[in-house]
Amino acid sequence: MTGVASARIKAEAYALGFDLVGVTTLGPMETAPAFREWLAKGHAGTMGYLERGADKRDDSRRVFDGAVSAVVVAMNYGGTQPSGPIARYARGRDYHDVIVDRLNELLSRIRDVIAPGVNGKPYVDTGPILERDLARRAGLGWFGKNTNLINPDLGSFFFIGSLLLDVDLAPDEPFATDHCGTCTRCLQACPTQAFDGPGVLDATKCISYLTIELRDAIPLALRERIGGLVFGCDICQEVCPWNVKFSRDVTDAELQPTPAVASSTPVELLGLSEEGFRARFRHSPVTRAKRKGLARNAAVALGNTGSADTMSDLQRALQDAEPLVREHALWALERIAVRHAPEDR
Ligand code: B12
Ligand code: SF4
Ligand code: SF4
Repeated sequence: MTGVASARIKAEAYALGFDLVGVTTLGPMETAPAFREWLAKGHAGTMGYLERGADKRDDSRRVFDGAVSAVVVAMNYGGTQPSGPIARYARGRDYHDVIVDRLNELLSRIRDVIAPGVNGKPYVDTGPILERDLARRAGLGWFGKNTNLINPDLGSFFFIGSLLLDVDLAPDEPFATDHCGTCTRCLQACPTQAFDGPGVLDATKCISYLTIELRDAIPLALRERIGGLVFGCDICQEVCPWNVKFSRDVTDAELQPTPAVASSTPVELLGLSEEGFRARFRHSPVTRAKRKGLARNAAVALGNTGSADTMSDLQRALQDAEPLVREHALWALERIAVRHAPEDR
């Protein structure tokens, strides 16, 4: 197909509310060797699914039979709201659902008006694709030293989605320039010093991994560095000058923060029952941590930032059905006790 088809597909995608749209051809991924090296260094920790999909990540044509092109989209989730215990990306409806639904709508419009009979499959963090690589290749931005894909007009507070198609489309130029320059703000600001160098993240030290992906105890050496964060971390994006200047409010109706989620406090999160957890986080990305993981994280946040008043909540958590929660609550109580101990005179 021609560049005209690409242009029409992009116009349909913008009409559906995506903030950035690019088209690329599929094939061997430029950063696949870096991904392999990253895995070999153990930086993926317990995220075994990354290792399992490694062959497909080497070459994006392997992801879906017959796939040759991709429409890659970005969707702003907002960087202007204040930081809080729950990272910005997780304050609204689950982005997987929102973006997959919209990419399916794009697919049916392509079938209806541009290319009848085309086959396609949407991906949003839902398959073995190096999404940042594919997005850079489609012209959407560069790899920041904090590893996030940054766009010069939007910053990095956006999701990436891809619609893989079995038709040839005229591709956009890959994003070829790097706009980090000599800046190292993100590397310096990371509370756990999780970067193994510019552009390389040791996920096992990242607060996002520790609070979302890790199922076991949070390593003692890292607990204090987590501060008051409970789910995810935005620090290396918040300090980035491209976000300071260009991040936007969330305008998409479906990605608006859910008030009960966005306003959650660590005390509330520590005390949620399974039922309360399900009710508050229905259709939210936070469900990934499960009630047990979120209560564990809330205990750590209270250990770091809670007042003496929160000790009664932590004492109640010593009766939690989950040993993981009890252990972290005990750690937190000891930390608060030390913080509020009368000073030696
Ligand atoms: C595993 C994963 C994580 C892990 C590991 C993150 C990581 N940096 O590797 C954890 C749980 C820590 C995580 C955290 C977050 N994640 Co995440 N995550 C993923 C996932 C599923 C795979 C990423 C991956 O393959 N990592 C392996 C490493 C090697 O790849 P990479 O870090 O992406 O780096 C690429 C480039 O930087 C480049 N590269 C490699 N080496 C080098 C060296 C140099 C010098 C340079 C410049 C570049 C470079 O190649 C790499 C591979 O393509 C993707 C979805 C997907 N399928 O791609 C989402 C994804 C990357 N995550 C996303 C988000 C939003 C987040 C968080 C912001 C959530 C939060 N607020 O807590 C944080 C950001 C933390 C950070 N600084 O990256 C978005 C990022 C959007 C964007 N604008 O970049 C994605 C694309 C999901 C989506 N569909 O929107 N995530
Ligand atoms: S998300 Fe937070 S912990 Fe992870 S690398 Fe960025 S600043 Fe560090
Ligand atoms: S903070 Fe600086 S070095 Fe880090 S990603 Fe942003 S511009 Fe690049």
